[in-house]
Amino acid sequence: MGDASGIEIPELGRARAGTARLRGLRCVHTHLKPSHLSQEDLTDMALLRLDAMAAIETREDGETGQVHVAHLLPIPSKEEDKGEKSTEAGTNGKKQPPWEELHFPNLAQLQLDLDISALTSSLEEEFARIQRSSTRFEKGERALIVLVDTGRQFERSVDSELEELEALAEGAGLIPCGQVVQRRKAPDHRFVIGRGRLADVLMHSMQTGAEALVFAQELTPAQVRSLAEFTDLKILDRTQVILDIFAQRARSRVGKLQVELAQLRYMIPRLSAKHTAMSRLTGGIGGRGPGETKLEIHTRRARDRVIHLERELKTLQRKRSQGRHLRQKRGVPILSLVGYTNAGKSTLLNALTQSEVLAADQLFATLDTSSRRLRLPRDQEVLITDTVGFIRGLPKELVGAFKSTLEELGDADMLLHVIDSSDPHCDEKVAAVEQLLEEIDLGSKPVLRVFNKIDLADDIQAANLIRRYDGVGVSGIDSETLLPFIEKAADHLIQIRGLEEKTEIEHAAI
Ligand SMILES: Nc1nc2c(ncn2[C@@H]2O[C@H](COP(=O)(O)OP(=O)(O)OP(=O)(O)O)[C@@H](O)[C@H]2O)c(=O)[nH]1
Ligand SMILES: [Mg+2]
Repeated sequence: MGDASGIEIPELGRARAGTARLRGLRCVHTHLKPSHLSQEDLTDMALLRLDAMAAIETREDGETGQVHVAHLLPIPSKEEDKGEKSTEAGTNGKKQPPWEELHFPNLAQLQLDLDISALTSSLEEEFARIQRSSTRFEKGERALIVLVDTGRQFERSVDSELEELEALAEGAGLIPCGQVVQRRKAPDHRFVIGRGRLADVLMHSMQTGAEALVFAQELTPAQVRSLAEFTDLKILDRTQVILDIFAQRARSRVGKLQVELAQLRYMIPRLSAKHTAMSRLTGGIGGRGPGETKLEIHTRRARDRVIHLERELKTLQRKRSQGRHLRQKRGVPILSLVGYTNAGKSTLLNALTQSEVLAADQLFATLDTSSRRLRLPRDQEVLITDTVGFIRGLPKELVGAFKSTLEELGDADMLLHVIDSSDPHCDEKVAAVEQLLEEIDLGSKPVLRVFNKIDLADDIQAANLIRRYDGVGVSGIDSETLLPFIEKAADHLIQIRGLEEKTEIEHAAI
């Protein structure tokens, strides 16, 4: 029921809410003045997945005028559709809207020309076919990457943010099938990208067969709820995706405990918001835990588990630090590889020490610390350690949970900051790593910046980078490039040690 200003559409529940089907309902209403279907009519149709939306114009003389009918349109998700950005300009411009509008001079003509039942069933068939074909060859769920660009909350470019989020989604086992960027002054408090834009995203998801939305910004529990209710899609944010990758990669006992701790710390504030959306949240991709612990447990049990995990981690950490003290007593200098994820830290460790720790073209291949011995020129023996990679805005839950792993970096005599010199966003990543080092109180550690992957980088650009940051260039896959790096590292170390000895002597003198 409605009036001249609008219609109240009743709560439709989840009847026939599969993405391949239409709702089985048509909305027919009158327009008191001659006008086509409004943007709001079309948005409602899309959000509610109505079979059709129709507006009948009424005339001054009380007769019916033109009739406007719209229905959703399945558009096959072409290969080119992948990674396609539907930015604001894109949708206002040439892009075809995912619905069709039909106009009839009067009701009689409509009755002659339109068999709405036949149309609906053929549309449903088409929706279903697209969904089948778009998932046939792929494992995992398809996901749209969604980002609100406020022009300031990212210190880095939107492009690199999207690129990274897509890689993260892939790392978590999702199949990214499109990107949506929305420019706004601030994220909408309920729908993040705003209600109108969400309708657009929903249609995009129907066309591409996406089952999940991955948001670049961290979502509040209330936002997850509204988004899930509105779209019937799985709603994820960047933190969840990162947590999920960590959960999949954790191998060691410490690693698994740390990941579980981070997951619980992320979940607890969200558990208290008890709602149907929670089942979607916890059952979703972020809910895969390394242990048997299901995350669908009550807050109190979750809190107990957190205390237990913290205690256990502390015990394990104590054992590890005893081992470290022994090493330090023997005076073997420690060089720790740090850097953005996928920069090539593990590859370098392998190349330097002929080892075989896992190195792979994926984000967060390494979660556990490994150490190897290396003999430097002038017969100096050092220990090289490789550890978990960094990322911009590493979720605070993970920083907290990985505290002991990160604290081990404090034992290092020198950090080797490995940087992917072939990465166009390399400066942003250097800054992100250095900021994180500051945050974990390692900002004053001696650092040697190691520009890796010079085989992939442009020669002049790499040379500039190396000069600008006073670093050294290497390629982890070309052992010939290692010697200058080792020489420089040895020199640095001697300098540092020399300084240390000097201050020790000074202290003794005092
Ligand atoms: N071409 C080229 N590829 C490299 C080089 N160094 C590393 N890679 C590749 O880059 C990818 C990432 O290397 P990793 O050593 O796993 O990187 P990482 O820094 O340890 O990354 P995480 O452990 O995931 O944080 C792998 O596919 C390596 O083969 C290099 O110098 N040149
Ligand atoms: Mg690694």
